[in-house]
Amino acid sequence: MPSSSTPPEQPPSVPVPVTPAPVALPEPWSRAALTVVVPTYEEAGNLPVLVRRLMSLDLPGLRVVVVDDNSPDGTGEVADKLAVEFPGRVSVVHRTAKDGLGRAYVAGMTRALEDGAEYVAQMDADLSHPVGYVPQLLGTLLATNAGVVIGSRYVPGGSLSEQWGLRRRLLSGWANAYVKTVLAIPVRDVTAGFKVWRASSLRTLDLPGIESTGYAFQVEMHYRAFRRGQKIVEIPIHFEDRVAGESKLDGAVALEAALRPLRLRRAENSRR
Ligand SMILES: Nc1nc2c(ncn2[C@@H]2O[C@H](COP(=O)(O)OP(=O)(O)OP(=O)(O)O)[C@@H](O)[C@H]2O)c(=O)[nH]1
Ligand SMILES: [Mg+2]
Repeated sequence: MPSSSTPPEQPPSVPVPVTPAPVALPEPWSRAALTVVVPTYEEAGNLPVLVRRLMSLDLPGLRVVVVDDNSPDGTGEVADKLAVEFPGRVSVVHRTAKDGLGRAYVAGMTRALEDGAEYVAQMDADLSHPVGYVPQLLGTLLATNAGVVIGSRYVPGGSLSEQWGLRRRLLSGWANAYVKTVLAIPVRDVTAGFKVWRASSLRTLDLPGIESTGYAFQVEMHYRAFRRGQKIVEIPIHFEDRVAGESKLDGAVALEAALRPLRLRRAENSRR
């Protein structure tokens, strides 16, 4: 019998994983023709981890298209080896020079649509988008008439890596608020990069006509979907910090991200 001065025994503190185990989708949803497009620039350390995690999901219809911009660290060759390791499931689009995230996505999505994908996912290579959410995103798309389902940091239940300091949190929150003020898109995480599109909805967005070269691509895609009346659904995710390598967000990319919403609004106004 413990004395009254002995504190009650505490359960051992077990860290609670914030990223859930993948949900199991029922047949035939689990067999859906889903292609995950992954743009890479200097992601040689992260890409094999990401691709193996994707391949181990219980989604036999899942394919990966890597779009590499001739990364100096050899990510392109790493991707080629993964294509050999997973024949018919992993393919690589090689481009000759760093040309921006937006252009890489347009190239990868175009390839995915040409190859018959019915659903197209977007993911960063740096492991900040946890693979465990992919079946949830796909299942939500299949259960609704949404054109796109977004893995959102800013709906209830969504969260940011604890590694993110106050400066980055403020910058991300401010960027979201700015875009929503300028373009009035009813999306909580309007700069999000982790999502699954319906192929039929992507086809209506005129991918070759996308003007954004860098990160503004995410906003331009949401804006186009919204203007065309597509349903946009958000589900909460935990956003991890990148595992290895460095961010590619430079001054030119940030400037485009700041100016693009204004240009999109001006173009819309002049059409009225
Ligand atoms: N092909 C290609 N991929 C790019 C380019 N710029 C960025 N990427 C990739 O796009 C994804 C997102 O880029 P990140 O540098 O992680 O950008 P971020 O997530 O805003 O920044 P961090 O949170 O600091 O990592 C990563 O997979 C990059 O490798 C580019 O010019 N070409
Ligand atoms: Mg990143």
